[in-house]
Amino acid sequence: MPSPYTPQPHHRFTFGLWTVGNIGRDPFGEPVRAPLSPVQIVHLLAEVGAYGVNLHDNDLVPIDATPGQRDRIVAAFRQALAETGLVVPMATTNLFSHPVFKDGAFTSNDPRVRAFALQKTMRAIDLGAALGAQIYVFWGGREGVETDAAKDPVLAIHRTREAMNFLCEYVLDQGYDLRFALEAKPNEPRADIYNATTGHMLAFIATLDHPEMVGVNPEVAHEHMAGLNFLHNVAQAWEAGKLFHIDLNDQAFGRYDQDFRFGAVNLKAAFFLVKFLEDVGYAGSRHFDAHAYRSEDEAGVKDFARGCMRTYLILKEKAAAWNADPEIQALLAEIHQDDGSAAPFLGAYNRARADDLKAATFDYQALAARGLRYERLDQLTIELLLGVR
Ligand SMILES: [Mn+2]
Repeated sequence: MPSPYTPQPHHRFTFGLWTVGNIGRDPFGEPVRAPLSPVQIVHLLAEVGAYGVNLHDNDLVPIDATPGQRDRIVAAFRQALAETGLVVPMATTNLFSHPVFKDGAFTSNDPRVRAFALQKTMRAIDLGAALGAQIYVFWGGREGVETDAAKDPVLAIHRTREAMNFLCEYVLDQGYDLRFALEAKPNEPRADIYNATTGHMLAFIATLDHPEMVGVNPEVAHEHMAGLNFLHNVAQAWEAGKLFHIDLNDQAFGRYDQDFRFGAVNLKAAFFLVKFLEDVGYAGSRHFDAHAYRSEDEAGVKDFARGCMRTYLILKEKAAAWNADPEIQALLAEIHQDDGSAAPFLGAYNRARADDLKAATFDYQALAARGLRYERLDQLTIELLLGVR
């Protein structure tokens, strides 16, 4: 009987090639770890117990590879997948590293760059589909500005919509079983990035020609950078049927993009996130878009990857304990008590109900005087998380 904290394929834990492959370069310092080949990364992920590996096109195939080189690289990668049993549930396009994308890809002011971005994305979609990916992520890291003198923000929306509509039609035309997931971030590497939060993305998706093909990929760190409650973003996406994928990591509010190990900073927020995903039955990948501290060597990278999954599974167990805790459940029952007296007034509008409600009398002073016991509920949650319940 394996430990409940041992990752299993049904947990759907995935990592990007770029995550455990991160070499620890930052704006102030050179790499601290030797690069690992995609084949080495697949074997590392298999060793730590991951289910799948996701990739940008250029994580696997360099942007300047010849067709022959590409075929050899992809064949070796497929061989590693076959040897380890890892799958590729998600793929995406690198539209941010090469200097050609310094002013964005789909929102570039240069139409030749916009066309090149579409070409690069179609080729990357072909690669992802060939590897079995069913989710295709779009993170527009360079789709923004340093100065609003440079771009018209309405035109940026139009250009992004045109690109997404084009690519949806491409997927349909090819007959791929592939859905898109849009990932928001408020800033970094641009000073400001368009469609800055998951909420912006949800509003944008509704304007597309094929909104049913397009959902979101919320990332903990990105919403925390925007100062938002990540769970609320995820819940809104879920309720809208748009939670196609999720990027788990951690991040202190108000900081640069830290991409820490899942649960490393905001443990309570991580708990309520895991509890939500498990309670609603989210069936997609639990993808870790994060990397090891720059202090780490390859052993530390494995510690990082194992830690992401282990923390998720511990919090999953805590969520089950929370749901089964008699005192917590009694408090919830008290909080949600309903004497039925308001039932005639609530629900869908009709004239009679509105008239009755306008004529009704409420003892609002008594309602206001009721203590809600959220302090006790939260303390029980803390004690459960701290292991003393
Ligand atoms: Mn991400």
